[in-house]
Amino acid sequence: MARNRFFCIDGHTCGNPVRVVTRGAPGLDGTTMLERRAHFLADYDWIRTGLMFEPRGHDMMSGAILYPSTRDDCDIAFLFIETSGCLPMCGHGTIGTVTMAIENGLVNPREPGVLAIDTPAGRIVARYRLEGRKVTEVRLTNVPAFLHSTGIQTHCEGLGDITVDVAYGGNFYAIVDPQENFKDMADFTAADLVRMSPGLRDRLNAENSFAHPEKPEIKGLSHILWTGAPTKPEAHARNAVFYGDKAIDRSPCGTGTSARMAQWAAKGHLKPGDDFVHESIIGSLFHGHVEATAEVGGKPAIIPSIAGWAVETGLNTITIDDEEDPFAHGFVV
Ligand code: PYC
Repeated sequence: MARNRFFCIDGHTCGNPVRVVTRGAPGLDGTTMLERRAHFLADYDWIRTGLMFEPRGHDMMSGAILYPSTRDDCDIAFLFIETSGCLPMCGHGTIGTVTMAIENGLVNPREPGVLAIDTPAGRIVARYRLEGRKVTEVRLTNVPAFLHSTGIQTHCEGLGDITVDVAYGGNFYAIVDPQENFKDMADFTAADLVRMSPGLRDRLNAENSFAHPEKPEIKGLSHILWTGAPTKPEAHARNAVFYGDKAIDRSPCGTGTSARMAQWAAKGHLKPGDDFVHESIIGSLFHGHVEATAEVGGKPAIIPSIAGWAVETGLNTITIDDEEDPFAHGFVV
C-alpha cells in the first residue's frame, strides 16, 4: 500500500473536532451511502483508523469524507469517520463539514444557502448563514428521531442499578436521566463518565436489541447520553455524550440532541414548533427545534433541526505510509 496522502481541512464544531477529507480517499461501490459505507468498512477502514486514532488523531477525533451524492435530490454526500467507526449520521460533523465545504468552495449548492446532503442515515438538509466568506451558523434538519424504548433497567459499574431510555436521532442513545443512583452529570468528572460508559453500553447491547425499523443496517447502541441541569440561562438541559472508546463529545452532540428531543416529545415535554437548547460539557450550545411530527416503523417520531457553528483551524496534509511507519493505521492505548 505504501504512501497515501489525504488533504484535510481541520476545524471544530462548538468545541468538538471535525476533520474534513477533501482529496485522497478512494472511490466507493454502492448505489446508496449505506452501501458505500459498507464497502469503505470492508476495504478501507485503515483510512479511518489512520486519520482518527493516535498518532494522527486522538480519542475525540471525528470527521467526514466528501463524495458525490448517490441521489438526485442531494448536492453532496458525507461519509462520517469517527474513532467509533462510520456513524450513520453525525450532527456536529455535519455542521463542521458544511461550514468548511462552503467556505472553501468545495460544493455548489443548487439553492443558495441550502445544502442537501446524502448520508448513510438518509437525506439531511442544511441551511447556512453566510456573512462575507464566513459561515456563521448551520441549521441541519435531521432524519426522523424517535423514542425506541423506555424504562430499561440495568446495572452500571460505579453507580449500581439504573434505568435508561433509548432513543434514535441518527444513532442510538441510552439516555441516563436523574434518578436514585445518578443525580447529575456535574457530580462526575469526564474521566468518571468515560470509565462507566463502555460497560453500560456493552450490557445494554447484550441484554437488548436496538435496530432501526426501516433501515436494519443501522443497529446497536453506540452512545451514552448523561444528563444534567443546565448552567447557561438560555439552555433547557445539559448533556455529556460518550462515544467510541474514550470520547466525551465537547459539542452538545447533534444526533444526541435529536434523540433527546424525540424522548422529550414522546413524553409530552416538547411539541412541534418548540425550541430545545442543549448545553455541552464545555458550555457550548446547540439550538434544537421540533420541525414536525413523523412516524418510523409505526412509532411516533419527530423531525428535529439543530443549529450550531463551526470554525476552521487549519489545513492538514496527512501521510499514511505503512511501509515506513509501524503506527500508520493508528493505535489505542
Ligand atoms: O454530533 O451527532 C453528533 C455526534 C456524534 C458523535 C459525536 N458527535
